[in-house]
Amino acid sequence: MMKLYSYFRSSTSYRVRIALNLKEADYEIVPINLLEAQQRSDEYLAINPLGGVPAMVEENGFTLCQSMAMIDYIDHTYSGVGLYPENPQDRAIAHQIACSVAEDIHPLINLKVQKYLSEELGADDAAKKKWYARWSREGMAAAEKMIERYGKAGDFALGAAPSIADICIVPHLYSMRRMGESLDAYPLCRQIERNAMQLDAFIKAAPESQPDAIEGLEAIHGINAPFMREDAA
Ligand SMILES: N[C@@H](CCC(=O)N[C@@H](CS)C(=O)NCC(=O)O)C(=O)O
Repeated sequence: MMKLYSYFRSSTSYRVRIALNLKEADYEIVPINLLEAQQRSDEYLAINPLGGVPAMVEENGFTLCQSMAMIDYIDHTYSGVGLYPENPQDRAIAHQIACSVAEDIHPLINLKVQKYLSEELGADDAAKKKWYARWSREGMAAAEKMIERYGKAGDFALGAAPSIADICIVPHLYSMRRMGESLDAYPLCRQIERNAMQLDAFIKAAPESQPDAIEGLEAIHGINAPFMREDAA
């Protein structure tokens, strides 16, 4: 069976879990504990030289180390729903919205960057929180604006079905909720998140559904997430 090296709270792993679940693919989660630096072990670096999660290893040994490449590959190799809109313009827009998260936010707020800020540049927790907020807010505001501007939003960013845009947005909203960031400025993204969290593919991909989730993990996404009740009220 295909193996996905994953960490329950990692937003890049969360993306690929959603993609695999949307395709109803069989896969085995191999937990990599980022807090124990397992991503930097020699054994894991032999699988993923980037030293991050996820990594995806097929039964025949074919290995991928970047979440966006994995999602593209999964889309081409598994039957079932498409992970990108078919129309070329919609496809490019979905990709572009996804890039706000995957290229403009995530590389700046990644664990190794946060560690560098504190260990090499002496940033304290308040400074790191400010840094996280700065790049998260800017990227998410751009995603919100693009969804609004292109006017394609239905239940999801590009219409009725989830695509690469939603696959990237939902995990980052999880991260922002965990960091205590307000999501008031992103009503379209929040609505997408609500719609996504009605679907099994997203619920099963959520951090609290993972085999390596810590015991008693606060419910942020998934069926017990407080925002699902709050927003409905
Ligand atoms: N661009 C890569 C990033 C992978 C990555 O760095 N993932 C994070 C978790 S979300 C990680 O493993 N960080 C470990 C670290 O920073 O040491 C991707 O999209 O797959």
